[in-house]
Amino acid sequence: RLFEADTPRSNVWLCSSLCGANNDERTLDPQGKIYISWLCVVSLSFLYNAWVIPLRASFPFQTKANTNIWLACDFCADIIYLLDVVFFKHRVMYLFEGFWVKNKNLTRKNYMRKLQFKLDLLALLPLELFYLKYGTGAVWLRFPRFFKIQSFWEVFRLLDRVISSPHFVRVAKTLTYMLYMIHITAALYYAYSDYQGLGQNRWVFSGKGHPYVRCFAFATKTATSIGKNPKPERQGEYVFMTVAWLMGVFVFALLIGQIRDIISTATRNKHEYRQLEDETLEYMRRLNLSKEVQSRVKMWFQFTWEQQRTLDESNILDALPINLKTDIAISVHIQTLSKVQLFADCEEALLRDLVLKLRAVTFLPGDFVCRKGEVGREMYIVKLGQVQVMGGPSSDVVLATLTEGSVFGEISLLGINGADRRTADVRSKGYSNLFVLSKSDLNEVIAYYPNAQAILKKRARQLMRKNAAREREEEERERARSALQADVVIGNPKTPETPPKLLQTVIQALPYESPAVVLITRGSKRVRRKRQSLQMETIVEPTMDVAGCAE
Ligand code: PCG
Repeated sequence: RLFEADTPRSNVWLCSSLCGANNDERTLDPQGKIYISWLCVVSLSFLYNAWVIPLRASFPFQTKANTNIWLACDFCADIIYLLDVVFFKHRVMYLFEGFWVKNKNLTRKNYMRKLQFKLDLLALLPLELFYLKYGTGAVWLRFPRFFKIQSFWEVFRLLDRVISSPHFVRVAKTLTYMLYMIHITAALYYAYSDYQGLGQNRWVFSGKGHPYVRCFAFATKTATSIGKNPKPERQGEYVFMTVAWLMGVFVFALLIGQIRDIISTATRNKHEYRQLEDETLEYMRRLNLSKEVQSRVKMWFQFTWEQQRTLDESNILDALPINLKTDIAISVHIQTLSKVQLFADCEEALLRDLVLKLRAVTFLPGDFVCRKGEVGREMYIVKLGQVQVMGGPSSDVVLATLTEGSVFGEISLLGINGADRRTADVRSKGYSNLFVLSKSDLNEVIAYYPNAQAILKKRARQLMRKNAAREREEEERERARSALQADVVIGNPKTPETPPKLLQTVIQALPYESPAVVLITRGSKRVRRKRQSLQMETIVEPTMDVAGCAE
């Protein structure tokens, strides 16, 4: 309704902005490199303030000689705060009802509505003007600069999202908190010691050595409850130590616990996989299974981890909506899937429908993926490695070697051979990783893609015809072989060049009507051709006893 004639102008403007029609090129993407880099700069100036204000307020590090240097650094940090408000924060795009708002006026209004804007203004409060009254030593007048802590939190939140190893970001954040707490304790310790008088008793800072280093060491020992600190003597010292210990016990325990959680999250996947592997191996040891089987299982676990880094990839993406899952699965496996001819020849939708149904399985060298005569329940796509289709009477002839992107196992699945039995053995040559597609999943999807069904069936029939022809040929060769065994051998292995004429003569001279002849020859083409024709003629019914005749 916003686009109807009586729509107020402001609404049309708002809507067109939301739809991106009125984009301003100078707005910033809140997850873009420019904005995050700038936030890092702002966070560094926040850290400068957070570290240096307590340092200068308690330790005697700001002297007359270096005051100007400190003031110059403060000025730089303040300029960064100011630039942040004037040039950056109000240009950050935001989401409104599912659209990115890129209009500068709207992003400014959005920023000004937020609490962050008020805190950013507070952080810029120029209380340093009171230096005129209290002198430049009153560094605590800069305390409003702490209100910029929002930017510090924001940069960690964004880095956590965009960086490839967020664990480092989380550990860095927790470590910063820990170090900062020690820093504050050290500053308070020095301030208290200074107030009481340095070296006044055994508990306060003695004034010997570098004050920051000594106080930081004291604070570290107290906050982490390592102990070995001098005993407090005055009441104030007891209060200080009690607060420091409590902080050590609760806050430090919390922060250290956080680091442990971060690290265990980072390694949880590997840990769970290891645990399962150990349990499986332990189970096999209890059952006294042979060493060979155990080592094969171990190898399988190792290879599967190297390939997938998990046992079941599909579990990881369970929480995502199906379209995102499909996109991820396609981009993860695109290298293999782009090589599958079936997907290249069919609609893209087929790939999208099938990709989530594929399950990755690992096979070890020599493993049988399927065996001839078994009921076919799955079809396969080679993802990595090579598999061999084995044929021949004793399944020892390699009919084909299939590589990445090859599809097999479809013949029995489609019932092309009239039954649902495997037509050949298929064996993994080395390590191989295959996608498995179950019969029900294939049938469910393929019912909507007659084109793909036709291609699969055509290919399956071609393979069947090829196999049938090969089998016929093999049968004939087998028959010939058995026939030749029972007949006559002509020729001398040492001088195989028997002239054809002589052969003809020998064969005619044989006292059999249809003798089968094996000619030992390595001779010229002509002789070989002759030999073939002779065999063709003669290998018909090799029934006679030829004993003695060969001589
Ligand atoms: P299926 O289900 O019979 O199981 C074994 C699979 O090996 C078979 O399906 C075919 O996909 C495949 N196969 C059988 N014979 C051949 C062949 O001669 N060449 C190739 N490339 N594959 C074959």
